[in-house]
Amino acid sequence: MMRGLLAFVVLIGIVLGKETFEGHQVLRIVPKDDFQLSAIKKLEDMMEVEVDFWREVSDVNTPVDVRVSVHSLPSVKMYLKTQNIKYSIMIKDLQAMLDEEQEEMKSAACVSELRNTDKFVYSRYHTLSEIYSFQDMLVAENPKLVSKIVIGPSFEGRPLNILKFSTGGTNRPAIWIDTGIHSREWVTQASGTWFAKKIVTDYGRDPSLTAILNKMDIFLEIVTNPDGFAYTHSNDRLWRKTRKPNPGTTCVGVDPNRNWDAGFGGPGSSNDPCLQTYRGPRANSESEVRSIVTFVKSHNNFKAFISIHSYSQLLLYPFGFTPMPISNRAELNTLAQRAVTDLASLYGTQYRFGSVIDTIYQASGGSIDWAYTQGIRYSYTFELRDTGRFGFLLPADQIIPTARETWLALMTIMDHTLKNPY
Ligand code: 0X9
Ligand code: ZN
Repeated sequence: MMRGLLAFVVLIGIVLGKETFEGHQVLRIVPKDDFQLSAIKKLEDMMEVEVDFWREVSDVNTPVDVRVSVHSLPSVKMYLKTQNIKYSIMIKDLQAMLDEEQEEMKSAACVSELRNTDKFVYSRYHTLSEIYSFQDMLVAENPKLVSKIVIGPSFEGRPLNILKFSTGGTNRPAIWIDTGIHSREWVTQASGTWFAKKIVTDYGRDPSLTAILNKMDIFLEIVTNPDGFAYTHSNDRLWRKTRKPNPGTTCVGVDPNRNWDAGFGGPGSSNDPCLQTYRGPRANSESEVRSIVTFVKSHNNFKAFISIHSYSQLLLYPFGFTPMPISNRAELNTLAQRAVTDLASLYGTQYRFGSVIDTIYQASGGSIDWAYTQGIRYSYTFELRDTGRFGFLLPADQIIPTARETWLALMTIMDHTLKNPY
């Protein structure tokens, strides 16, 4: 009976073209020396095994999280054992977790009648069209404060929308915030939606935010990779990249956080279109990246650039492509320390902080490195909750707590940006 049901579910999945993760596991591997480190790195290049690094290889004693497909599990576990590498099973049955997420979403669909942004269910994950409607409602409800700018089409022709929060002036100093550049990092788009509502709610009530908005504009791109995001709903919940085909291969998409013109093509980015960190044929080859580059350059008055990812609970500053320290490293480090302390004050969530290269790994072509080289001195990347228990499949009941605590850190950075003009 159970097997019959299972077969049926798999069949439905195939008919609808939706990837299933039946029997896939997420393993946490902890390399104890350089030898093990390189043995784990090799996994990604092994032709026969299907692995997806949720947390890339970093350093000795730093965990690596890898999703392993059901048919690759025996060989991967065997490989780790023969190399004497310790691992634990973080997620035993990925599909079971995905099914739970789907159930949660269904229960939200009936309530989210999407009439206005007060009724919007912030504690649930939403589809792309729901987020697009949310944005339009927010603009309609707050025409003096919020406007929508379409900075380009995505590869598949969807609008790349940004919300502009402004109380007047022309070309005021500005703060950039993006969420969802990696489409599977769902808590980020959900938090971005919550931030948008928070801004309109707090303006005129919270003195710090009011002071910021009286002098500066905030630009927020909630769905920075809409093609990927639509695909996470329709076909593959764990899609990270863009959806542009790569000529000469069946592998689709470019990592939009390796496609920026900052050390493009360097270490920590791949030239293999089949890998999750594929940098693309050239810098700015992706419309989703190029549109931001064009917009930020022509605006020419951004003072802070904050790019929000998940997961790992980190607050990072440049650089990722080079070990060279940035000129205001001490300032960004102290500010990061304050921001993560404020974040932790709400629920005790612990963040680590530092430069990308020192804290996680060398990564070239990243957005905040590019922003910094454009002269935007307050450039940061967040990696939101959690530290791996659920990873990208963070339960929806953690959306609001995650957004609330992150907001405290964002306010700390924005307030510092306001008070330290340059
Ligand atoms: O590797 C990334 O792009 C980010 N981690 S994630 O797991 N969300 O993919 C880290 C971004 C670090 N920032 C730069 N490389 N500039
Ligand atoms: Zn990411």
